[in-house]
Amino acid sequence: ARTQVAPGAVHLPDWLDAARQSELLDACRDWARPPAGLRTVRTPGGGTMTARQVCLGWHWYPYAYARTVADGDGAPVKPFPPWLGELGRRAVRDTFGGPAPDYDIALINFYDADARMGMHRDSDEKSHAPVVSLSLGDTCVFRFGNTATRTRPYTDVELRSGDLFVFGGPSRLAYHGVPRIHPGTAPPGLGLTGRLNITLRVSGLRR
Ligand code: MD3
Ligand code: FE
Repeated sequence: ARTQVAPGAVHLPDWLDAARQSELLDACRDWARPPAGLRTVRTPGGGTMTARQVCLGWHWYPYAYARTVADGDGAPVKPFPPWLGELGRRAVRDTFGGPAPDYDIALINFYDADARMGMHRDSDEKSHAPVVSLSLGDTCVFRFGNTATRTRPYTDVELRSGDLFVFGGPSRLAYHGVPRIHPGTAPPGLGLTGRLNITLRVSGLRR
């Protein structure tokens, strides 16, 4: 059932069937390999993100996009495959309708049982196109906040394997985070320990 959590923030549970989840997981395992593979992100303030990340299309590092892994092995970022862009466009059609954006970035986050993501806004993209989020593996608590502060009011939503969430319009610049993972809740058939989240974005940048 489609739930609008806030204006422009739409949750569509169980959007990916088991076969699609497996395909996407296989692709993520491939993308995680070096060069330009999975890495730990360090913030300028000396912090370390607990979710590890790999990027396609454009490489994100705090707080900009580059064409190479500027803060890692220096390799060119992996290409953003056209089929993933089509999946993103279908996600937008199935949630909002409206213009289907030309996605050119995927950020893939891997969470083990103890990983978290603090409240933040995604404002490094030079486009306000909706962000598409796909979840695989363990269930998490996703915290959707407001545009003004990183604190209350917020809404906690459980995101499960196969769920789609789209963030557009006034929700595009809302604070959000992942305060916890529920270990061992992944579908048994998937073969994933932990959680994986794929976000599709429009960079607004020219290559
Ligand atoms: C709302 N990822 O990659 S997905 C991120 O589950 C990120 O890995 C979380 O926050 C995760 O930046 C949350 C939901 C999400 C993603 C991007 C958004 C919500 C968003 C961008 C704008 C507003
Ligand atoms: Fe985010």
